[in-house]
Amino acid sequence: HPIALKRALISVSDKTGLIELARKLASRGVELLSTGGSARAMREAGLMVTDVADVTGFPEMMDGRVKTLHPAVHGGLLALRDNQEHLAAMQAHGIGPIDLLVVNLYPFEDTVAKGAGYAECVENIDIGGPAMIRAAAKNHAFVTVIVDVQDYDALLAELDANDDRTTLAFRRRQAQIAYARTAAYDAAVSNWMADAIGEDTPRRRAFAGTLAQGLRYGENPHQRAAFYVTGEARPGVATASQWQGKELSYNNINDTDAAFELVAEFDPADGPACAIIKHANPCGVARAGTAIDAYRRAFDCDRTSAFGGIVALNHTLDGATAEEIVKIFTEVVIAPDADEDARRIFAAKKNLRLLTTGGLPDPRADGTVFRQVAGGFLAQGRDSGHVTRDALRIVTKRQPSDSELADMLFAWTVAKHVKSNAIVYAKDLATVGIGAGQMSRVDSTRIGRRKSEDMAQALGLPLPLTIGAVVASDAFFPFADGIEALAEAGAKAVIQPGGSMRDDEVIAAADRLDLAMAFTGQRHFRH
Ligand code: 93A
Repeated sequence: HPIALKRALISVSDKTGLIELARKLASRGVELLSTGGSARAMREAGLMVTDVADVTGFPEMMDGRVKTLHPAVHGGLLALRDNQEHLAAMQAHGIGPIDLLVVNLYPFEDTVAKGAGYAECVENIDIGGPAMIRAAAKNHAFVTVIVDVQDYDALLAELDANDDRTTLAFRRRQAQIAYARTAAYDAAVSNWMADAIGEDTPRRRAFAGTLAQGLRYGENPHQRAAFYVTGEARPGVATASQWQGKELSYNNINDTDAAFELVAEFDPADGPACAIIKHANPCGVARAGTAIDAYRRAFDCDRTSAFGGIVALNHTLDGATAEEIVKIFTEVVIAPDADEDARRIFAAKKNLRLLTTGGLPDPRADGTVFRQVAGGFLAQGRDSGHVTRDALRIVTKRQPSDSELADMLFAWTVAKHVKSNAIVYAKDLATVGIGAGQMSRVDSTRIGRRKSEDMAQALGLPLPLTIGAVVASDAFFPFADGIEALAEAGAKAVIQPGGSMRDDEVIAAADRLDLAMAFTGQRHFRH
């Protein structure tokens, strides 16, 4: 089935590589049809081009909304070349076959990303482009469709290898890519609209993204992987600028996201916050008066685990903090911004990746998040839940002090970003022991305590910092044993959702052990 290309329609918004491609096609004797801007660019480069308007007999009209939507175009793309009726229809209506379609769409995703208004985004919804792409892809038995500048070279290589023809295998592959593109495009439009109209239910959402980058491998080297972006205008790893270092890996991207989403919980107006992440869990989080102190205190929670971690700041990275960070091996640092000193210090560390996002994501903003299961996706609203001091219900005889309350809310916010069962010990706005991802809450309690004991030993402290600390639990304590375990660790106050059948027993244990306890009425499972 190799098919020679005689007539090509080129209609591209992104003109990158256009002239080179058009020249090479023209030199192979391919006739070029094109739309307004693309035709102009090719003519200016000295190429012979036929305007689509001359093919359709209609001028491009309505601000370009109608330019290629015409049987002379769609008949040329869709006609089966081995079907007598189709050929007769072409003959009768003066429709010439189009063998190659090169289209890239109005830059809808980029228009949304740059923060354009509603009307401008609507105007950037391409109609004619996807219609042609879908038509050409359907007729891949005869027609070649190219929707990505990155595939121009592949097309030329295909023509080189096949005597100026394309093989069916190549056309099928490009058709498959074409439908991925139109699906992602419409998903981007739908998701933008959902945001624009404040539709936050995860129902009736479209699922798709645009390929941002192929990854060297997935979670493990034997897994293939790629990074897709949804176009959601949320500062983070998907939209960040990378200043240096090799490409992020699959695990880096996942961990960097976890790190940045966590620090974004803390308003930079309240001072810098720092999180160090390993395997999507924090091994230390702290707030402080300066970024360097926030980093140091986060680091001191679990220095062992922090090695090779991901560091996130909710604040501009400065030179002093950068100097401190490079003392150990760190994979990635992400912050809203980094000053010149910080960038200079990092520049000497070739393996360290620095990402800046230009801002913080809004932790209260709705959005839809996905998880895959065999045969499907689970969709849910982003966990934008948060509690304020006023919403807490103190259920024990002992009332927490102001500083305990501040630590409780801090620990609670961190616990939201720790895999369940999550137990977070905190003191003076820094975590001092984190137990993550256990099947038993009591185990998480013990692990957080043991980590704190190990750190006390490493730092030469007389006592572990869990003594006198507060504790957050992402979900309720089903039994009193969890409360007993954390009282044993020396904790003085607890924040947890409440709502267990045995809340009475749990509260009684807290009273007996002289703990203060607050119920949030909301839980933060994270699996
Ligand atoms: O407004 S449209 O949806 N109406 C059309 O009929 C149409 N045909 C092609 N946009 C249309 N296009 C798009 O124009 C292509 O998908 C491409 O992105 C762009 C190229 O326009 P120009 O060649 O004028 O720069």
